[in-house]
Amino acid sequence: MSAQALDALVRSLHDEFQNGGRGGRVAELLGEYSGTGNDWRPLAPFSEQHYTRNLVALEARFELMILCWGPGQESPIHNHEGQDCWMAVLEGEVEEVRYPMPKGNGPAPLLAKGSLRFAPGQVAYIRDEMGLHLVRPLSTSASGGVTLHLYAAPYDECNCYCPDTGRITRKKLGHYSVRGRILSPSAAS
Ligand code: CSS
Ligand code: FE2
Repeated sequence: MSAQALDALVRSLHDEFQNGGRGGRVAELLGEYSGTGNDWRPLAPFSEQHYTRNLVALEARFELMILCWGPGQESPIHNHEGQDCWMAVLEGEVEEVRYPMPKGNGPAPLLAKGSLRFAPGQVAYIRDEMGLHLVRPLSTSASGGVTLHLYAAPYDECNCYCPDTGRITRKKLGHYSVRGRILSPSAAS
């Protein structure tokens, strides 16, 4: 599906990560697009069952995705596999709840250390050294939320943490759609 402004963003991101670039301009680029771009809509299908991960572009150095969060849907508490994660809000208001990385001294509940709110055009950033998080639309956001995620480098599995014990399970991260085309249910997540 064509999406001119979104594809221009992908080209700028490609240039940004060329020649060993570490993504110094990513927050600015995502912020610019998320404040003005509208051509993401056909690439952003929701599911009633779970939040959806919708692929826009996958390159060796980065993955760009649109995540759609229905009301009441949320991610597990998770890590980012040692990679950089930027998240810009496209629609709705989104909450990021932060947790410290568990120390591994046996089972213990994870206690949130704070929560941040992001509106359309705002950009969040996390990497493992900053801790864990979960993401969800604000409960007052009646139609949920849509976010634009840039992972550098891409990863297809992550740790999820039980809030009561800190126990880790590995989760495969799939795509619900690719460029607006919904994949078969077995491949989707
Ligand atoms: N990391 C989660 C979304 S919150 S950054 C995911 O990729 O599904
Ligand atoms: Fe995340």
